[in-house]
Amino acid sequence: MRDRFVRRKARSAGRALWLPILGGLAVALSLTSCDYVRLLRPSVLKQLRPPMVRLVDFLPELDEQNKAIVGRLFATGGLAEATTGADAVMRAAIRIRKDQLIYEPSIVVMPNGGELELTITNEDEAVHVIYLPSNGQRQVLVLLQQKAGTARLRLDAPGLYTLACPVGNHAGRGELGVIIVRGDTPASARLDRPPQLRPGR
Ligand SMILES: [Cu+2]
Repeated sequence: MRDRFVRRKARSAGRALWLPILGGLAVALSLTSCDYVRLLRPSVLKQLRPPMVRLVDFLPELDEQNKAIVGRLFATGGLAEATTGADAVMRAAIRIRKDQLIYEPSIVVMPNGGELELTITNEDEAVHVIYLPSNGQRQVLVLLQQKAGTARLRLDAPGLYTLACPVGNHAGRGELGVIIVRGDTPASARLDRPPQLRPGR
């Protein structure tokens, strides 16, 4: 009787030992089939310097304060790529969900420089005013409650541009966005100076 009990305990202990191993294998297999496994590359891991680790640790802490601040931007806003229409105009849409104070997506990627038609829908109970970049100038979209608006932006140079709402402390609480324009800078617009003549040569 006691032997049977001991054998049963040994079997369940064996199972207890194998379960985490099998679980680990399942997680490893699922990771290899998704993009996250790329985060384990040495080039990414070597970026885990103390300041970067502090940043990654700090952002969720910010989020704990009131669930509606800038710490949420990277984690929950998301990213969308603009689609290019037959007219060569790129298009993307952003939502401002009720009581969220965050753009969804927070990051819009343009595949190249050009014209972006950006539609922003305000599903919130507050008025939002969006400052948008357009080739060194600013466009402003005033969005009343439950209303949408569309802006045509011209962003010819590759780079990173920001949009934000100046109402109250909305931007500080997470209502910030980024437009990334991909592509190479044309030679005519590069800041590299050609070789300069020097005196005495
Ligand atoms: Cu706002």
